[in-house]
Order: sequence, then structure tokens, then C-alpha cells
Amino acid sequence: MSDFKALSESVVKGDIKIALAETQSALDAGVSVQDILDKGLIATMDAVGERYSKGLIFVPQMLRSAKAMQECTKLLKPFFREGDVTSKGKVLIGTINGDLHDIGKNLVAMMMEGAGFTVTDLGVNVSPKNFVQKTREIEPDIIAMSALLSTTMPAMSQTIEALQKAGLRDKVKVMIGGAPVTKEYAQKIMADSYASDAGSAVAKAKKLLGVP
Ligand code: B1M
Repeated sequence: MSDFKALSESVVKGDIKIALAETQSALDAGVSVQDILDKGLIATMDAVGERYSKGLIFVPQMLRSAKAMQECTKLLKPFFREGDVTSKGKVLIGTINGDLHDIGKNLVAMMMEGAGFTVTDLGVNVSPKNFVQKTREIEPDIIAMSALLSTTMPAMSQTIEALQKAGLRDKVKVMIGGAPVTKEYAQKIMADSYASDAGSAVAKAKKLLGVP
């Protein structure tokens, strides 16, 4: 497979059957999982986002592409495993309040699991209260928050404040990420770490906990 044209077109159209077949044929052809993700799937979603920004497509089309991408990432999940690993720590992950984007968050969760973390996924639109409740319940080592909208980013800071009020902030590391999130923003809201993509989220999580 020399390029990802057919995969990309099928994701744009939201044709799950062809998207899965193209992902499988890329795997069979020995294309790296990283390339399938970055050059095939994520690049396509960026293009979908640009088309949406330009008013060329609307939310339903964006959603169809998102569904196709989600199915393809499920096919890639077994390849995220780093070998036989005992739990490196507990991660509580969720997309923050008001935000329904979960593809990136799911990728981070899958890669963390593959790397040996025990992951509890709260899903999307997770309120600060929910993060606090679940933190009390499962005592995670890391809380990982994802945001895709600049308008929902403040919920990250609100969640950190809620953890502080609940007396839990110093018991857990907080990591944030998502397209509009920056290292500077992480510093500003006093998160412990920021990661720009799912791969570096795993590396940063290991670093935070001092595990190999
Ligand atoms: Co939305 N959307 N969307 N959308 N959407 C964006 C984000 C947008 C950039 C599109 C655009 O205008 N160009 C824009 C946001 C603008 C902004 O605020 N900066 C936007 C908008 C405006 C909206 C709505 C407001 C549209 C509307 O209704 N008028 C609406 C909001 C709904 C809501 O959340 N309340 C909306 C809705 C949707 C859909 C539901 C249709 C769908 C999401 C479906 C789903 O997720 N299940 C959708 C989609 C698909 C997109 C785009 C096209 C693709 C997002 C995606 O999945 N990318 C997106 C455009 C874009 O991103 N280029 C867009 C692939 C994914 C792998 O990347 O999530 O960035 P990403 O994850 C990356 C990194 O960010 C990082 O790792 C991943 C890569 O390895 N990462 C982390 C993510 N979380 C991390 C956490 C970490 C560490 C790293 O640590 C904890």
C-alpha cells in the first residue's frame, strides 16, 4: 500500500466496511500501526475538521467519519500492547465537562492499557464532581483529562479546583491533553503533565509515576 487514499476516502464517507478492510489490508501489507494512525486516520480527521471549518460539511458528516475512525482504532488496539506487563498504575480518564469528543481520549486509554496501566474510563462530558467521586472510589495514580474544544478547556481547571476542595489533589497526578490544550495551559492550571498525543501520554504517565 503506497498511500492511504482509499482508507482516507472511506473514513471521509463514513463507510465503516471499507475503512475496516483498508485498515486490515494496510496491516497485512506490513504498514506500521503508527503510520496507519498518523498518516491514515488522524490526518483524515484533520482534513474532515478543516472541511467542517470551511462549511463544506456539517456535524452529521463529521460524526459518520468519527464512527468509521473509532471502528478502525478498535482493529488496531491489539497492536498497542507492549508485551506481558504487570499493572504500572491506575489511570482514571475522561473527556471533560461539556465535551463529547472521545476518539483521542479512547486512543490514549487504549495505549495506556496496552502499556500496562489499569484504566478506568469515565467516558465523555465528565463533570468535576464525577471525577472527584470516582477518584475517592478507586484512588487512581493519575487522572487524565481530554478536551477538544477551546470552550471546554476551563472545565480542566475546574476539575483540579474540585480535587483541591475535596482534599484529593496531592494524592493524584493530573495529566491533560487534546488538540487545543498546550503545555503552557497545563502549567497555568497547575496540572502535573501535558501530552500532545497518545504515544507521548504513555511516556509522560510512566515518567510521572517513575515506572519503566
Ligand atoms: Co468536533 N470540533 N465539534 N466533532 N471535531 C473539532 C474539535 C473542531 C476543531 C473542528 C473544526 O472546527 N475544525 C472544532 C473545535 C474548535 C475549537 O474549539 N477549537 C469542533 C467543533 C466546533 C464541534 C462542535 C461545537 C460542532 C457543533 O455542534 N457546531 C460540536 C461540539 C460537541 C461537544 O463536544 N459538545 C462537535 C461535535 C463533533 C462530533 C460529535 C460530530 C465529532 C466527535 C465524535 C467523537 O469524538 N465520538 C466531532 C469530530 C469528529 C471532530 C474532528 C473533525 C475530529 C476530532 C478527532 O477525533 N480527531 C475535530 C477536528 C480536528 O481535530 N482536526 C473537531 C482525531 C483524534 C485522534 O485526535 O482527539 O485531537 P484528537 O486526539 C489526539 C490528541 O489531541 C491527543 O492524542 C490524540 C492523538 O494521539 N489527546 C490527548 C487527546 N486527548 C488527550 C488526553 C491526553 C493526552 C493527549 O492526556 C490526558
